[in-house]
Amino acid sequence: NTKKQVLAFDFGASSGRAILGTLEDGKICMEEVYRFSNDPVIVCGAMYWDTLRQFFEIKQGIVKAKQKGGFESLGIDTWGVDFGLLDEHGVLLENAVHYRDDRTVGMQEEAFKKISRDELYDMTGNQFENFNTVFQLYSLVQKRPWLLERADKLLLTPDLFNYFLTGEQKAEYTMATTTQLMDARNKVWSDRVLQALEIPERIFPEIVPSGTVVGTLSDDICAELGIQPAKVIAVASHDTQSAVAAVPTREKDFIFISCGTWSLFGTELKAPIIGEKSLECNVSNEGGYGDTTTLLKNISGLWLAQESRRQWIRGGQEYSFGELEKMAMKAEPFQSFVDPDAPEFVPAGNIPERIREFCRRTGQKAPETIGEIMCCINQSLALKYRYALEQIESCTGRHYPIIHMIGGGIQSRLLCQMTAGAAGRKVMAGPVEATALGNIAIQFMSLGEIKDMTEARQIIANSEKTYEYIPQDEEKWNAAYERFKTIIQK
Ligand code: ADP
Ligand code: LRH
Repeated sequence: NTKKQVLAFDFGASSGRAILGTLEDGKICMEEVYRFSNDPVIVCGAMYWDTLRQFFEIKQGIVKAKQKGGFESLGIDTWGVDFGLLDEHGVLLENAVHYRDDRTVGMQEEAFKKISRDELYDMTGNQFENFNTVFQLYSLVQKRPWLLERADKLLLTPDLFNYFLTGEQKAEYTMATTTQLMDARNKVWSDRVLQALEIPERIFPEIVPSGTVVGTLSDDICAELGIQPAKVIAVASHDTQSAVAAVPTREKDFIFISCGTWSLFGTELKAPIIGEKSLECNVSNEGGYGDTTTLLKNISGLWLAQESRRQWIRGGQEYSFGELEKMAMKAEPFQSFVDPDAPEFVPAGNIPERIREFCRRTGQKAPETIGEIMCCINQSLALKYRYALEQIESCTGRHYPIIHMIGGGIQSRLLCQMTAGAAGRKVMAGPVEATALGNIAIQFMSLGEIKDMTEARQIIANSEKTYEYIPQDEEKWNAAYERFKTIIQK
């Protein structure tokens, strides 16, 4: 009775990890075999991903996994929207550009001259964000058309790595739905959007469902790394969707927050909700595993804490997140709030100073100390979650008594407790490595070891502890929420 091992690569915007998963006695056991930082590189004013370095880290992870007994299959998930362009020989034309690069500033307004905002939303059902693939591509149409003329294929990040590993060029479904280029109802690339924006249709590969075996590791890779051929599975390769697959619940209607660099607040649906209300709330319909739709609000998340931490070097070292949390707990609460999604917080840089400026501009006391800034970030996130909860509830017409929080950010107990308080709902927090668990469970479904999503979620619930947070200080939070709403409108 040999145990099957699978290997999950989970790339977040701040770090990546390679995790081996096994299925035993109705539980998934995970072993992290490799963790690496994922650092963007700014060159001549443009912000890139270090694509080749990322692929190098995948190879490192494969070698570490080999030393721990090898694996039957591997699956890769990453953040959404970004892509690489290949020429007709399959060669990468340039490093993938980071979604925080400013090439997309103003592109929404330019694109709306060709296709109205309402029509674009009606076709795609996606939340408008400057960084969506559609606006990244439209910046190329306008500023660097020769690159698109030269391109033969566009591959979103996980699809690009799958291609480097197998030679197969495919577009995995959940990832494709982050582009704002898909017809949300018919689940195909939207001719209407592509034609209106003069984006060449030929560069888009065939869309395959999540869980598809894309191919096997190429002979070259096996020879270079000294490993046996293994299957490469296009999991729910959008990290958010692998995380949703790991929400440990039996409920059909549940609400979750996936907390990492971004906070993704949403619920799983059978079909998209696209209409006046969802457009007004600017919520996204994104594809999930097994033909589901996730109604999502994309909120800037712990990016604010990550990027602030880079400013607070002490004796050549960064503070740990645990230390920062302790400082936040000592600060006086309910002082000042920011809108985490304000445009000035998108680019990399001095976030603490931008937070102070935001507070001054909105007539609030500017937080000075590290603890005060961290308290402001956590409270502002918790209040933005309540705002998103109300928006999602108004779109679905349902009430969700429990919020499931998953992802690396739930290691901050302060954030979980504040979320329960701000939203006035019970929070169930766990698992931390939801994305990797979802990735692993989907591989086991593809290999026929797990029957379906219901069984997968049950197995995940058996495998991981969850922690409960009960709302506290409700009156104070209600008063803070009233202030917060006026502040984010300023
Ligand atoms: P990504 O979206 O990059 O995959 P993760 O899910 O790994 O992000 O979450 C990273 C975030 O989790 C960090 O930015 C930090 O805010 C939070 N975090 C990580 N470890 C801790 C910790 N020990 N205590 C509090 N917060 C933590
Ligand atoms: C979170 C995420 C999110 C957005 C963003 C760019 O990691 O995938 O859903 O797409 O990255």
